[in-house]
Amino acid sequence: MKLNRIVLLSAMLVTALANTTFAQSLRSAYDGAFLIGTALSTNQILEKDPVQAALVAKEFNALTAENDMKSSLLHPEEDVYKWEIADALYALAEKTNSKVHGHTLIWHSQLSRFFREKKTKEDMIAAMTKHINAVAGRYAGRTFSWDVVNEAVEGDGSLRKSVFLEVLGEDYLALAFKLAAAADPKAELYYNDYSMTGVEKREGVIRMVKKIQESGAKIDGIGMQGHWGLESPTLEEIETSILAYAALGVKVSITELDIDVLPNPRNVSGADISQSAQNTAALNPYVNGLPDEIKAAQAKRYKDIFALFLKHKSIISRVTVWGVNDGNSWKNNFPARGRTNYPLLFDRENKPKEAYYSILELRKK
Ligand code: 9MR
Repeated sequence: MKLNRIVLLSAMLVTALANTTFAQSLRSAYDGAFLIGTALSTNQILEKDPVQAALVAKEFNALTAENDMKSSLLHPEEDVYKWEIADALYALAEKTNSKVHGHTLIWHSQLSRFFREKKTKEDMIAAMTKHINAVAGRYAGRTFSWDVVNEAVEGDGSLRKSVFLEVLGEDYLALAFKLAAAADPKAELYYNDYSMTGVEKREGVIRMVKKIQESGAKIDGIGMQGHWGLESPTLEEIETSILAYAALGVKVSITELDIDVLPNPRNVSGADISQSAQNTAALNPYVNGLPDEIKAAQAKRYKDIFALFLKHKSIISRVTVWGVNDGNSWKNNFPARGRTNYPLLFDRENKPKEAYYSILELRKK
């Protein structure tokens, strides 16, 4: 009898412990602060790996397609749309009670070829209208937020010489926001870019956003991608930028966070994929595992930046990490191909890293 009671009590204890572990997820810990998002590959959207699928459902409440909603994949030819994967992303988000962040409507990269063939204003406006109406319209009411325009500003603050700028001049920016608002009035509309802590770039983005606002278009937020390193940008630079963007009266999101731990060839920063470097042994030092001191440095870095985000939680609506586990990250191939990087919160076996526990810790009651 006594033994039975002990067995019963231990079983209850195990269940209680399991429940506590389950309650410890990022999405529940940050409930009331901001959404915690991730970017999903095609296979992850399709839940090919059950372990990763369970992890995504447990930890994250905002989902972005890492590639599948870019124009060249979703709308590769003028009258061809490939909805299958995007439809699956919305279904997955609804099943897991998560938000969808749409990425991205107007971007110079991974751009459908037909946009490049538009040489007159009339034709370019028609192409943008058709694209935005089709994509934002299809998911209207189901999309929490959109990257309406992605990466339109250069490091020196000037506007990127994309096909859109060439044909329409800077009016294309306000036009994109107006079209998106008309196609999906409920979605929050963002401008999204990398290297958003650079002073000249920040000033250029602020000038651009003010013009969009003056045109009467709705813009709800600014996305700072957050492809950052262990030391750069500094917390001060990040904070100054968050506050400068918020001063425009918009929300701020950290949209593509990863913390690169590898040596940086030629000081490449941000996410300009036209930059590349050779993979050498010196640039790829942790093929057999990450040393403890780098794990700890990364955990501290994640903790520091999340503490900063929490300080500004009234401004920040979402923090999304750019990938589920270290093995998935684009950072294994940028700026040098084929390196072993460790930029995310889960390791290659989908186990939470020190970095994960460091940011969970911040929300312990
Ligand atoms: O992570 C994405 C990678 O799989 C693609 O090969 C790459 C192609 O441009 O795009 C990556 O995601 C980018 C995002 O869409 C926009 N900001 C920069 C990201 C990293 O390059």
